Amino acid sequence: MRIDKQQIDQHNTDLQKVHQKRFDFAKSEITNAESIIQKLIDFNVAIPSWALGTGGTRFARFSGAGEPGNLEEKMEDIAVLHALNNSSGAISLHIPWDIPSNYTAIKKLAADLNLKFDAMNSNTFQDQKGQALSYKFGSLQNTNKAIRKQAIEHNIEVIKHGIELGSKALTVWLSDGSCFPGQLNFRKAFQNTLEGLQEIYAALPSDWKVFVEYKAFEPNFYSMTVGDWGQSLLYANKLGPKAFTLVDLGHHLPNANIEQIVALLLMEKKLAGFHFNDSKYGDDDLTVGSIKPYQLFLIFNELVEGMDARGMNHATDLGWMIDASHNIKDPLEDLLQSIEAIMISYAQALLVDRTILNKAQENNDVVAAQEILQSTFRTDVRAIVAEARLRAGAALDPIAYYRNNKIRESLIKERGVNNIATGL
Ligand code: RM4
Ligand code: MN
Ligand code: MN
Repeated sequence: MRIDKQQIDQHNTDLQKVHQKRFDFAKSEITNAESIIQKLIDFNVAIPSWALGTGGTRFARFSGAGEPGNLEEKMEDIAVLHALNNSSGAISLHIPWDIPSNYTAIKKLAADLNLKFDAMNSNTFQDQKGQALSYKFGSLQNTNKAIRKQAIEHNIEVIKHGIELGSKALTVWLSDGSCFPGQLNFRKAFQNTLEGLQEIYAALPSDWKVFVEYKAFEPNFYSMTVGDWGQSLLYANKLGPKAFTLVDLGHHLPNANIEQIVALLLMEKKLAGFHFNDSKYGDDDLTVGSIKPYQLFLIFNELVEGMDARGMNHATDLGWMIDASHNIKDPLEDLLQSIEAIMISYAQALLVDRTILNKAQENNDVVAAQEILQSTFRTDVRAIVAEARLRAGAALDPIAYYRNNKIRESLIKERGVNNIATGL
């Protein structure tokens, strides 16, 4: 399934008049609209290969239809998103779910579809068919050296797949931890994990990074061995300059101040990047910005402030990824919504008048500081984001295009109703 450029042009022509009116108004309210538009055009968020099918919950999986059945089809799905929004030009692979059968062919397909390979993800949270040793009691933390070795070797294998594909980062998310008090010696679990990560780190090519992702709970409910940003930062600091802390928005305890965490990690030059999603209770993996859009804006506000303070390139110096799961929505529509929410928050963060904000902060003018952030958050930048898409040759209204042109129906025709995507 490939998106027809002419059909996009037609879609844009149909919407042009209404869009122009909205854009003119937005532009009249915003002084730096042109520079924001250019930054939006440059910005890309990687799509996880495991989010293209319906994930379901612990209780049921209500399959969507026309799901991608292999890596090639997953890449085609992402290319559909990218053609529609110009902001989804990369795929993040999970091994062993997405082991390419032929690197050359996959790389050629990626080039045809204008996609890059983002961070590679290892998996030591499941036992694979035929796997010699079980991860039931953890992987890198395990008391059994042979199990730790198996997990280290798996991560090194993931790096090798990534090198073949031109990826530059490994994301390690460990489900290691314990379910009951007394089960684990925390210090030994930490040491084992650190030693394992050190061996993995040693296998990284010089231009690679390793992202250490943390999560406060689940699947272990008493302790997690990389449970919060403090623990992740400890590992990253001990590992060295190629190691960073990855923030997944759903991996905190309720009400954590994620924007503050982000600001400090950036300051310490240890922020890897993001797994974007949203949640109300736990690791809900919901559509980005669907529950706490103000929090998302505040996070982007810190990101822009902190990256500018260090002269970083917004588009390329951090890893931007979505990590979501779809229970009831069409995954592609959900991902379009997520990217839109990210672009809106990013655009709003670029709008914040930092000179005035700094002054308000210096003067302890709490009301003025709050007003600046809240009035920016309430500014409607949707037409600015749409204009960025228009200029890049993507669709003014991606979801309308997707529905009107019956993309899911075409995918079902191609792949059938019962195709099930690999992954979660
Ligand atoms: C975890 C974590 C990881 C992802 C897996 C599938 O909760 O978010 O990033 O690889 O889920
Ligand atoms: Mn994640
Ligand atoms: Mn997660």
